[in-house]
Amino acid sequence: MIPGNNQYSVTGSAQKICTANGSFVSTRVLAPIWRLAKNRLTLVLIYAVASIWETKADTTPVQWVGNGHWYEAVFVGGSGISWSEARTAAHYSGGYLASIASPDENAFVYSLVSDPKFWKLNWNSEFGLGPWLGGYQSDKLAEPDGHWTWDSGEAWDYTNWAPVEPNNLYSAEDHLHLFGYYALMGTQWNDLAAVPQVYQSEEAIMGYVVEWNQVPEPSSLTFLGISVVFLSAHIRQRHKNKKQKV
Ligand SMILES: [Ca+2]
Ligand SMILES: [Ca+2]
Repeated sequence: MIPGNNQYSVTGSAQKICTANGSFVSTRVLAPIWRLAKNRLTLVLIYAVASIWETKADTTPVQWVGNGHWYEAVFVGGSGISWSEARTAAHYSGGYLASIASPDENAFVYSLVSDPKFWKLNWNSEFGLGPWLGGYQSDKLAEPDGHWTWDSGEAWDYTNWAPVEPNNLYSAEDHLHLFGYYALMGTQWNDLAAVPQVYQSEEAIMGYVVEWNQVPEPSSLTFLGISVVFLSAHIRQRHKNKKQKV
């Protein structure tokens, strides 16, 4: 063992840690910490703190000169996030899921998420599933392209649907996201189920775009980070429970 690398060593039945000065610390000292860490809530909190820092490092709202509003692309990763969970997080931060009113605004929003980490191929690897936007259908009385509205309440004047979209596939697609048409990434739109895994278990949305009318308060961004972390933990637990039931 090389002292200073805090490596684990097993001597007989006792596990010890080699410290920077070459001495050994008995795991007896660490036992209470380990018992504490075994508590599930503690683990979630440790994960939350670590992830908040990671999220905050990624948290840089950008102003678009076209309307003076502020935007941020939020990456969730893992097994993804539902549209409703994304909207809840956006509202907690004082904003809303992004509304797009022009080709220029669409191009700007796409520029925030033109990174493969925000995208995931669909079940047969033909199309790219990008982040959630604020569009949704208020009811199912005018499928597939009627009664769409924005989370912000703005008028639904501009659209940028991909070919043959919206198609209301499985009669379940009422929520908007960026879409790669025969590509991983793209600037066009698709309608999708709020929880994509409901009909295609391989599919997931990796993030979303938040919009604020004014520059967001730093506390809002922290809260956004916390919301994302706990929503992610909730989603992971939900998937874990689902697997256990199968
Ligand atoms: Ca629909
Ligand atoms: Ca669709």
